Amino acid sequence: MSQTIPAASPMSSATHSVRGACPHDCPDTCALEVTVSDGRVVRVAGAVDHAPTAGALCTKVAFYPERIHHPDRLLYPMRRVGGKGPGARFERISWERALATIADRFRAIASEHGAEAIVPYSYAGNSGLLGYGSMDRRFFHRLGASQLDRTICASAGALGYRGTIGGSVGFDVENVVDARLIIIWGSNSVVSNLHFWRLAQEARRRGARLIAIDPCRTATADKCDQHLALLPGTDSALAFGLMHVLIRDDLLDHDYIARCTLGFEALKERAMQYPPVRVAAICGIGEGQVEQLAQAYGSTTPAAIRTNYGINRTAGGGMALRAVSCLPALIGAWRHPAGGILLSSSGNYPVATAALERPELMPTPAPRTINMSTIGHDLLRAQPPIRALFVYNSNPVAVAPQSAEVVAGFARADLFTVVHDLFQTDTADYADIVLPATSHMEQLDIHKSYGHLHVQVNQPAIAALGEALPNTELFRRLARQLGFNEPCFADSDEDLCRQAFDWNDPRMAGLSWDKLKLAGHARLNLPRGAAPFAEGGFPTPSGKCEFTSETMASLGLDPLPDFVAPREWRQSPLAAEFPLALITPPARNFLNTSFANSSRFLAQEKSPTVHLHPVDAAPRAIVDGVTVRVFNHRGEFRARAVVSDRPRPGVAMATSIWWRKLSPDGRNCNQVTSQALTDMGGGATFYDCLVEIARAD
Ligand SMILES: Nc1nc2c(c(=O)[nH]1)N[C@H]1C(S)=C(S)[C@@H](COP(=O)(O)OP(=O)(O)OC[C@H]3O[C@@H](n4cnc5c(=O)[nH]c(N)nc54)[C@H](O)[C@@H]3O)O[C@H]1N2
Ligand SMILES: Nc1nc2c(c(=O)[nH]1)N[C@H]1C(S)=C(S)[C@@H](COP(=O)(O)OP(=O)(O)OC[C@H]3O[C@@H](n4cnc5c(=O)[nH]c(N)nc54)[C@H](O)[C@@H]3O)O[C@H]1N2
Ligand SMILES: [Mo]
Repeated sequence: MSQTIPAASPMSSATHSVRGACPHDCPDTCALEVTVSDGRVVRVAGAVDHAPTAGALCTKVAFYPERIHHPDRLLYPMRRVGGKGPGARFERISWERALATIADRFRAIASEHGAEAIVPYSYAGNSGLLGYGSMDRRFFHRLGASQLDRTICASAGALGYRGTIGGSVGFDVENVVDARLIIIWGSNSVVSNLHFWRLAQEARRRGARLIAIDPCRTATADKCDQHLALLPGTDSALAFGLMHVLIRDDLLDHDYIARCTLGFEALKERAMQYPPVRVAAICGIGEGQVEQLAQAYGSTTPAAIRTNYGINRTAGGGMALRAVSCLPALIGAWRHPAGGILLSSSGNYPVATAALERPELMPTPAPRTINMSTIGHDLLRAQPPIRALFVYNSNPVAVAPQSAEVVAGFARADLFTVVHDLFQTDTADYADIVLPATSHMEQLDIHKSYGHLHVQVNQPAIAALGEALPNTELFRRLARQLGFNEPCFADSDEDLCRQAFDWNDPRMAGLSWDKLKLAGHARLNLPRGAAPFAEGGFPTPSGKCEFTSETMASLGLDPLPDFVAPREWRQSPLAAEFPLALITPPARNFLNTSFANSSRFLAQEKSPTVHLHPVDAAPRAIVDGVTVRVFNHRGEFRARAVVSDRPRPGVAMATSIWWRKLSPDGRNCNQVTSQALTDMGGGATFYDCLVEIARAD
């Protein structure tokens, strides 16, 4: 078997520096300079020579040595003794015994019920191409386990955006400094996309106007020139209001529309159904605000829209991105390097997904697919039943919607659960077998980004702590244990890095694994300062920006964008009982639930809070600082009330994601969120959630 665990560095007694890449699920994918002394990580800094990172890190990663050497790191395999759930007790076992136990159970389940009864559950706790999906996928494909549809974050928006633009591409973020207008649409850049915020500020110094579109006056909205506080889930209506005014007042680029778009007449007809007066009523804003934004957008060049996944978490999340992404083509914003729209840049990378994941190892017919956003429901009701769950790179008991069902599913006595993580998470408390994972500083990886255009290598900085293993090595060993002897299971991590990209793709010209290994990072071979779609050439079937999309039609969807109302809407019957729209966006000091077990960051975030507007607080006799119950028909959690004008009236905002067991009431905001899915892509609808709030006393 290939040796992939880094040996203790020969230089371990001296201080030295190693080049790394931040593996967290964040668009910034920073290049790191890791300082190691005596085998310990003592300092982490942002690489100065990496343009997107520019020497700066978020607070979370700046304190990374505390995470790496945290006293709670899992160091050995363990098996549970006693009941499942909070307070569960575990005892140390050997890797041999852990692997044998898992293999025996998987064999028994597969022979009795079929391997489809085994389900992998992973997301982007590690976003490296190896850590995210490589040896693990090969293993589950060969096993014949159920497939997992990884929908919990971005699937709706990505699909909607693809309908219009053709893929996860957009303006080159490094050009945005030259924009004259930047609309930050459904994104809290200061918190979740800090390195974009740096560029937006530079643009502002050069004279750009910044506008935030967000139900809350976030830290980002605070610093913008203007803030439009619409109701959650109404973004597509606002986009149509803007289109209406652009068309009505002829603020259009007719030449660009004629040459580079498809279906303008049909889009125009639909936009005519959305006059500002109607849009204002849907969005809960003033008619003048719609008019004004359209005028600003239609008359400022270059205009950039930085949107993000904040707008894809309601029932119409797919249509939201489908509609918003139509705007730049109407005004010809794509003609300019600093114009257009950006949701994700990940489609620029020629990742060799099939080479990494080997889908051909799957049996035919292919096993069923389980949607990760409905794991609670599926653990309780999938047919045939799920008998075993293997969780890694994710903490579903805390992050998946509708916790009551998720917890009941994980608590099933007959479910065999394995959890591989760095920490004893809420999910690990339900495991039969807990396995220790290395951090990225203990393993090799290669990275793309969804916020910039650079390829990065993450070199191991220190030896694995305790008996921790990287995902790749864990699944290599499990494959051997189960007798899978296809040659691909012997690939080393370096082999996997070499397989991770199609190096012959023109975007990789001048790059090779060997060069990257030395350099640490390099930009894709894409022209700098360019406007990628100035002459069209979108990655859609027609090569045009598709207002009407046959791809959408072939999926049984409306070929045109439209406004799809939130499922839990002010007009819905539920609203009488639960009148407040709850959104639960990320806290600054946490990354989903990662970092949310650090005393430093817990001290910063203090306690679970829910912000509500004075007009909503007053009739409920809620004052700042009191403990409140946030509840609906799915459940309840407690939080400290913050009365402020940050959320707009009718909206409550609770930052996420707290560990359940570290919260005063042992629950978190996902107790009230719903497992209903988005209009397309099977996405989660975390921000489509009506609640009532009351004082806990
Ligand atoms: N510090 C930190 N950074 C993170 C994360 C984290 O947890 N913490 N998570 C990472 C991950 S996994 C992701 S996916 C990205 C997420 O990054 P983004 O998608 O940019 O998400 P947020 O920063 O939550 O910004 C979403 C904003 O949208 C607003 N919002 C909510 N609903 C709506 C709506 O219907 N319409 C509009 N217009 N706005 C709405 C919220 O108030 C919030 O301010 O961030 C990544 N970066
Ligand atoms: N209410 C509400 N819920 C949400 C959201 C929200 O905004 N509101 N956001 C949603 C979004 S956008 C997302 S992306 C999901 C994120 O949900 P998850 O993907 O579950 O993210 P984390 O909670 O950070 O959990 C990642 C886990 O992976 C572990 N890990 C890190 N590196 C490795 C590794 O190399 N190997 C292994 N085996 N484990 C590793 C970490 O220690 C951590 O416990 O949550 C979603 N849930
Ligand atoms: Mo996410």
